[in-house]
Amino acid sequence: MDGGLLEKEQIMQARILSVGLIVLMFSMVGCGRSETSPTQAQNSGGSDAINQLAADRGLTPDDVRAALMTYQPSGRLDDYIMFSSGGHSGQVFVIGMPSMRLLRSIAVFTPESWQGWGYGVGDEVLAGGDVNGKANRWGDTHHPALSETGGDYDGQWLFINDKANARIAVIDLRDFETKQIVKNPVAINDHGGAMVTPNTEYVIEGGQYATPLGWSYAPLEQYNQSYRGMVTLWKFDRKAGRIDPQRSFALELPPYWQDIFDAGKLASEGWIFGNSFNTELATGGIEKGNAPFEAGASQRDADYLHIINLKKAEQAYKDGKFDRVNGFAVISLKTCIDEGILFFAPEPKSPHGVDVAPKGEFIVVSGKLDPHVTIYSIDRIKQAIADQNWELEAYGVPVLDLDAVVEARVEVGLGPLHTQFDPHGYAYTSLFLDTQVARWTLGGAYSELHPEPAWTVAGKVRVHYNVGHIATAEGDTVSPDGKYLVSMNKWSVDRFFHPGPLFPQNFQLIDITEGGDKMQLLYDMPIGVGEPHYAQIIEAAKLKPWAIYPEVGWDPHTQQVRADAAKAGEERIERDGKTVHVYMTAVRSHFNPEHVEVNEGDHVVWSITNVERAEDATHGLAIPAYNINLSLEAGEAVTFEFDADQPGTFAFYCSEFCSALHLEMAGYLLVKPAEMAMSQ
Ligand code: K7E
Ligand code: CUA
Repeated sequence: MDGGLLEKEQIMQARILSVGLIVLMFSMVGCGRSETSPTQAQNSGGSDAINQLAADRGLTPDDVRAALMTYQPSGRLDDYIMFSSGGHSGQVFVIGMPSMRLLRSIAVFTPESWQGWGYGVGDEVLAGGDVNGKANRWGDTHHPALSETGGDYDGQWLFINDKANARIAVIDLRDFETKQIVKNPVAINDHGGAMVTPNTEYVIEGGQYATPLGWSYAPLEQYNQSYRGMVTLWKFDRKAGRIDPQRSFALELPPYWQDIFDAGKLASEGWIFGNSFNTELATGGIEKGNAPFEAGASQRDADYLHIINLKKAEQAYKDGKFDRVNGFAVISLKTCIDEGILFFAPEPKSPHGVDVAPKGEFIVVSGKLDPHVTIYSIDRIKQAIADQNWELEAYGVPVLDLDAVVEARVEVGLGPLHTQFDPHGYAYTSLFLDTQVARWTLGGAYSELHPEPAWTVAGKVRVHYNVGHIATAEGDTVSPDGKYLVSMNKWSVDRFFHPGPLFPQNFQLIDITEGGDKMQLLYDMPIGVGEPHYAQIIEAAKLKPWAIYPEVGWDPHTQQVRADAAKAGEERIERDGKTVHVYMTAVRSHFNPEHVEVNEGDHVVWSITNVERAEDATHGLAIPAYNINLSLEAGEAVTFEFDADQPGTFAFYCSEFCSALHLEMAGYLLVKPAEMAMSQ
């Protein structure tokens, strides 16, 4: 036996010993629990058997701890719910924590048949995102934003952007369904959305790649004069549950490529902050021998942090100081400057994340090509503005003196991107190039776990691999919970079985309950759909979703009973000229009526109600050839329409396995050929 092997064996034995210790501790804690049934105790086989199991599987004490931290026995609910962007799947994922179980995919920008989205319902909502009448049935979702009250998540609404087409979607968290999609009339792509102001007065949507406002044509030679950036403030009407475009407005910005935005809170409430890159005004053209964007847009050492006085912007809008682009209110760059709405501050090379600290006094900016995070102070910013301590840049925007507005810099590591917070005065920054998450201390008044106020790195944890965003529990609110951090990794090489050359993304759950450099990786969750960017994590108890719709005949779109909802006992088929209206109910295990007979050329209006009052009693309605599949949750009523343009015999059926006689839950749509119908 060589020395290496011996050493290995000793290490293994030591590990098994400590696993035994953990298990022993656990079984002592477990002793007090009355809910362990004799059978369960037998199955677990006592601590010896568990030690053996851990040893057989080669689990270290850390592994066992991680398992104990995340395992949820059947029936136990998760403490936190994570809303993750679904990236270019166009959807949103709902994930329980700490189990990291996927609970729901919410269809947003992309039709999804299993929930009927775009196959009989949701069509008007999806059409709200059409681009000049052209259907774009996908989205690139980046930043989910939970609605806030007083800067804290209130569990009522969720917003998410589509980077590809500059759209914002509104999701109602009573039923977790998309209610509205708005297309930005000013920009063709976005990135700095969705973020909300502390009472969800506005949903922020910042642009990304500059175009002429309204994306009209202008040659790239006219970049400086004709191209512009923008940020839009969408007014959210909580009562209506909709964004109100008539009370929304945008600000015209120089054609720097605006990136992420964040809303000020507490000390900085009434301000919004965004960063930018390509202040070089590079226009690319590698094929013409020009510098490619990647080089052209990273020449300068500094770009501009955008500092926007939202109160003043709102006032200018109310005073009518705006123009219209595609009918949408836009406050011109000149007005932004004249009215003291817009200021810049230099920010480190190729900035990406901008994140406001919980108390609102600090704004943290990460430069992808600078190993530091730069921390700005809102007090210093206000002072510099009062002192007019600025110089004007090319478009006439005041650039505040960097030294006057920076509070601190912390060297965190290579490729810093995004920052989140916990209740102990720690900030966490993802390091894309180092493939780590750095924990560092916010100076000032935060001190529980680090009594000496300081700006310094406390520890780092390795992630696998190439982390983009991170999310901590309620980590961008005024009262972060700490406990968990999820690292949203772009690459997952060697972590999972790879299903062909398209690898999953990797969400890694990290325990951040302890201070200093103690952070433990607990769990790897592959995400096999799209490229999620950001997520927000809310305490599960704050969500109050419905288990069934409040009344039978409910229309999820209007959140009230439909006037035309089919009622039990009143099922029928009515003909009015060439229009046939079907009133159908669904209940375990039949549709009523079961025969729908129409003529080729008829227009069919089909109202169907799931009259169930039992939780989870969902029915489907799949109609072949006519591209219809519904998901009807208990109480839900839907009306869909189609032209009966294909004669034939079409068996329709319930597409949810709802009962023992689910296969029998079927019917026939008979479309009589026109010539036969006429000869009658
Ligand atoms: Cu960094 Cu779109 Cu917020 Cu991706 S973004 S990581
Ligand atoms: Cu109803 Cu299957």
